[in-house]
Amino acid sequence: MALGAHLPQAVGLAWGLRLRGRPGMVLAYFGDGASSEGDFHEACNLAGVRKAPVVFFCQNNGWAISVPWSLQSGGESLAARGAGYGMPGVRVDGNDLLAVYEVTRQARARALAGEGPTLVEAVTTRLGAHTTADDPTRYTPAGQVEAARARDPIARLRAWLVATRRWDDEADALAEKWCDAEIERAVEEFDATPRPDPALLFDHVYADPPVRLQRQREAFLREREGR
Ligand SMILES: Cc1ncc(C[n+]2csc(CCOP(=O)(O)OP(=O)(O)O)c2C)c(N)n1
Ligand SMILES: [Mg+2]
Repeated sequence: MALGAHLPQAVGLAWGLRLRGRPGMVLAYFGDGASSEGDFHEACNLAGVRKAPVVFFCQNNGWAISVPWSLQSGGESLAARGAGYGMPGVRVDGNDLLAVYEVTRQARARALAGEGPTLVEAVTTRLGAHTTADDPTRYTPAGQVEAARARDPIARLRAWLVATRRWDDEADALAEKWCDAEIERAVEEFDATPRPDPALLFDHVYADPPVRLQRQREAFLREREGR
């Protein structure tokens, strides 16, 4: 998937809503890695100029795979870039669910009121690998993940819910049972869904496929026959 490619499209959709006089706004989520792409800049710039009803929500977890934030940006924060695009830039503790909810609610209200876009930077730490092919122990400073675990947003919210008597062990057990059943149901549904023919991968991209692609398609079909 092309990082950040959805951001100009989010602005197009939001601006389109305005032009048609339709209610609604667009909320686009992305990682700090996407914020280092040209698409992010173009999207923010156009949204600021056109006052498109869009919220750019960046989960800044400090890493784009193995590239730290300090090598992605010479600026102080992502939120600080908002001023350059003519929109508020809001930095929020990404590990505080209630704060994130409130910031998102306000940004959405701004968009719906015709006041234009907002850039939200939710600061957090990546507790795991980027993908199964990634080994963060090769580049993450020792102790960083352990320290971040102490601020695990799920544990933090649970502690607050328990302290305010909104949650207890019984609710935990019920939620776990519900989640297990939901996952089981989703897996069964997936298993029962017919798979599309992988050869479709080569169709509907070019009216006249280039020779290179035709060769790849033929090689794929030959290999499949061989199996
Ligand atoms: C346009 C584009 N350039 C490069 C890549 C390769 N790429 C895949 S993920 C990634 C970094 C993503 O960073 P982030 O969203 O912060 O993910 P995290 O490491 O936090 O999981 C890069 C550079 C890509 N997919 N698309
Ligand atoms: Mg990241």
